[in-house]
Amino acid sequence: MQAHHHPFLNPDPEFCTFTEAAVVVLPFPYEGNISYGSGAANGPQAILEASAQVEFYDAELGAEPMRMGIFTAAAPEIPADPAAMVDCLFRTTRDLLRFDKFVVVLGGDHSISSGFARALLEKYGSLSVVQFDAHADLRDAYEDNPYSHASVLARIRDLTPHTLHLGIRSMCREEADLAQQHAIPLFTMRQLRQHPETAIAALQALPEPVLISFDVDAFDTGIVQNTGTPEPGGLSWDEALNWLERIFKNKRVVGCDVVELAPQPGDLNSPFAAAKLVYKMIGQQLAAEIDRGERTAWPVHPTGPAPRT
Ligand SMILES: [Mn+2]
Repeated sequence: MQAHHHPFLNPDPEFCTFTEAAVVVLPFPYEGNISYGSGAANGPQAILEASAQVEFYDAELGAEPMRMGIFTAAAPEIPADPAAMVDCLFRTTRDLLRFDKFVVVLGGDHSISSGFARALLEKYGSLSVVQFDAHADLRDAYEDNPYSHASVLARIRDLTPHTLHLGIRSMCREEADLAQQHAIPLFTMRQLRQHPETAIAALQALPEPVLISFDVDAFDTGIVQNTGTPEPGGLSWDEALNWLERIFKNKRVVGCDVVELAPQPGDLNSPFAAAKLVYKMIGQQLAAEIDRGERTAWPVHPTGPAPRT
């Protein structure tokens, strides 16, 4: 397994070997026909670079999750054709899942996610997908492309009917009608704030295991400003963490992706927030595995904090 030259968090090499790692971070810098802002192909590199500034210690967990080992893979050669691209991510993640690693995919635009969902579905035989996003992404095709970022949840729903959509602020009539006809649990940002109990009940009803697909435009633009299709009125940092904690604590999560960061020169906030989000998700996942008895407790280094290279 080829390692990325700039590993997530940039820790001492002993914390990012493939064989020891509990987690694999896979950069997948694909960008198709982005509707509005471009740059999602640069998202993974920006997240990896910003991650070097993220503290190893997670104050809420009281632990340094990176001690469980986080391997960062080199990005595969990604074909330009959308169907071939999705197949490429399917094959790449399927191969990683054979090693029983917890895989976190860094996009890239959102169109990549159905390939990862397919690999998880093949491994586990069943899958639910929780989408954090400003957009429903339920169009059957967008600009004649069924593999568009705006259609990715439609492609995922070709694989599984179990989807939950959180933080939506933008959809077309076709998507609204589809959600209504199929009773798809879709919550706008305002519904999430005004009636969290309804969304919590929908989460509880979701079968396991779960993939979390996190489009960073779910966040308020004060947290992540540069993304392919920004929308006002998104999640605050704490709201996002509270929802994620609820999911990781109550459901068996088997994979995550973080997509649609489109970094721009001079913006340090957006890549840092995305990098910290990735580390928070990794920490929450490992904490949940400890709680379920799947792992022993957090390793503690006898000589103090782990060094960076
Ligand atoms: Mn979106």
